[in-house]
Amino acid sequence: MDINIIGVPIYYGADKRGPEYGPEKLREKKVASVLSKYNNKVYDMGDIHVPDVKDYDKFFSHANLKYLDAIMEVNKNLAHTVYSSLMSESFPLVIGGDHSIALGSISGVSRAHKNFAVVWMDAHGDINTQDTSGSGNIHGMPLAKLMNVGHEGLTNVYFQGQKVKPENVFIIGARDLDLGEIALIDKMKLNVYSADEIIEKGINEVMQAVMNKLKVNHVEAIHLSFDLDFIDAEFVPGTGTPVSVGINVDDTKKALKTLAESKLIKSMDFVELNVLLDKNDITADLAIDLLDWTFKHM
Ligand code: B3U
Ligand code: MN
Ligand code: MN
Repeated sequence: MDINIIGVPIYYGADKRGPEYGPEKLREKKVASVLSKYNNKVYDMGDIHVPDVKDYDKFFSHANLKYLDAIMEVNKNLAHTVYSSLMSESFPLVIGGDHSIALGSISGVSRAHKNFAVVWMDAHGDINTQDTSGSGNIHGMPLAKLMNVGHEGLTNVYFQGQKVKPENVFIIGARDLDLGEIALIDKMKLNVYSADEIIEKGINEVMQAVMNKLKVNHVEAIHLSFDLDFIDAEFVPGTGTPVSVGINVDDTKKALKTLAESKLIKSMDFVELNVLLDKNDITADLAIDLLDWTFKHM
């Protein structure tokens, strides 16, 4: 297949320096040649432009949405790049950057597919709004916006309205949810498979449940949004908000293999590699290993 690598060097959604070096780091680790092993043609499309915003200007247009204008701008451009990739039958692999970039990638996917699922592998729900978020960090909010909940600047990225149907949202690995997020998950009846459930039932049983539901919902495509903090904190020093009692590397690979072998993954985000926090490239090397593994099974 044709793979378009799209870098998004942004940290504004996390309000913590480090993720903006993710695309550069993975290029240094030869991500393009790793993925070209499996009969893929890999095109590095470069980086989406991220405007310079000073720290003291982050609350400029909203008191609880940091860097709102820049994040909207970046995601609009990302959305169109992702959509254009899909229209040319290429697989957009979006490399972050923090998780706010899912706003753009999934908006682009939404214009291309009628009935697609979002598989959100993450320790967090990322389903806050400006009213429920304690941090004001937009990387903790994209899923809410994509379902058309929250500030209209963000719900209307690329085009107006809902980008993904709640019944097609699958959050896997959650173990750090805020109260407002839990309320929204209940209200929207989202499919959430917590880290506790994975540890209790085993990853294979949980992934089977996900696959069954995808089938029942007749989804034509999966957008995989992979946040490195899905993995237990012990194994990912290079991510901004690590959470313990998470998923080990073996189980992560089993989950990725199941999804890849379904042949339904048509686009992907790979986010929250914090290069400044990483130790001896442990997390960067793991990132390359996981990407290699996933595309090997696609
Ligand atoms: N739920 C918290 C913490 C958080 C979310 N995503 C990350 N951290 N990476 C928030 O700020 O919304
Ligand atoms: Mn996330
Ligand atoms: Mn997370």
